[in-house]
Amino acid sequence: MKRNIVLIGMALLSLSPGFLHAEGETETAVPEAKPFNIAVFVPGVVAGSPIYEQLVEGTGAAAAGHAHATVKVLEAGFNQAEWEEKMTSLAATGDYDLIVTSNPAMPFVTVPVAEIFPGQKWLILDAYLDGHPQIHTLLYNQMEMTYMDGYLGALVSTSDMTGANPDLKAGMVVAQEYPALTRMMKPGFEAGLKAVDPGFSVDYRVIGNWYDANKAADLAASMIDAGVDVILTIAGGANQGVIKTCQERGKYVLLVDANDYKAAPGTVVGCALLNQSKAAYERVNMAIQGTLEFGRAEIVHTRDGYIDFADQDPLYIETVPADVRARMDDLLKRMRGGELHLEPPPL
Ligand code: RBF
Repeated sequence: MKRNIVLIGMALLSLSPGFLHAEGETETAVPEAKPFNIAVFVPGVVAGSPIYEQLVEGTGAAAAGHAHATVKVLEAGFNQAEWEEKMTSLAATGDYDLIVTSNPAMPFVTVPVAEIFPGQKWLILDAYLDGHPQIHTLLYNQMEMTYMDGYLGALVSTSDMTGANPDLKAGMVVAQEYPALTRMMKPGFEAGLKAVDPGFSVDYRVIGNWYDANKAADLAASMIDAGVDVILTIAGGANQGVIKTCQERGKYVLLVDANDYKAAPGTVVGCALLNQSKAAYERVNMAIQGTLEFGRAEIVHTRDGYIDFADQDPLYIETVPADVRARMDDLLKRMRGGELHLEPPPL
């Protein structure tokens, strides 16, 4: 009953633009589509995690293009043990034509909920699950994303930049371990480093959560003490700790997911990108139009325009010497054109 009232209310709202028309024009009533309600389930918090900021932005932009589409954002917080219960409550409302979410753990959270609500549909980005009739997934080739950072990191570490030392040691700080990280991102980073010099080794540390910036700062300090001069950090809000330590110690940071050189100009030397806004915008648009195929798992690569590197930012150009950028340009040209492609292993 309550749902019907909400739906009627939205149908009236979505009809209203039909009453606005230029003088002298005759308007024939166009039947409006029924409301299409979308929930964005954020497994964590939006602030501090560009991958979730892009999820919300892309979904919102898609809905904004359709008068009958609505979006509600729900932050499920950092306690992963609560996610399934929260997803169940969301699906139980029956209010949403589509639930959009993102991260590699979400298929495991969603499948048991899908069994209880066979009419509910999901779009899960940054994840892989093939063949479930209620779920469409899209996985990014994150091996290529971290390869770009590894390649640049090795060039920076072996450059004459002031913070670089002769040790062939790079650092990687992560929040937690999961197959996309251990099978794509870690090997991708190592391969990028070793493509520049096979002698590189990685000092690899795990924080244990996505928010503890203090612990991340301590880990970065101990890595720098051990000879590391450039650190890739994949830890959401906890990245701030790595950035702060590297800033204080005159060392360098590599980021993924978004262009964030401005977080610490001169310290952040590379930002590999994952175009989640575009993926969310396009796939949600298709869902609204009824053309998104459920039961399908897509994998997208650099050559498709979903993975890239922010090489046009003035802060990158100011911070990184021209000879390093020239070698990076060459790599990016080969990756964007598909000439150099890394095939990720099954997860
Ligand atoms: N990435 C973030 O930036 N912030 C998060 O809060 C976050 N939470 C995650 C929770 C789980 C259980 C998993 C498996 C991944 C999470 N990620 C998070 C990582 C994200 O999915 C992606 O792997 C990285 O952002 C690299 O692209």
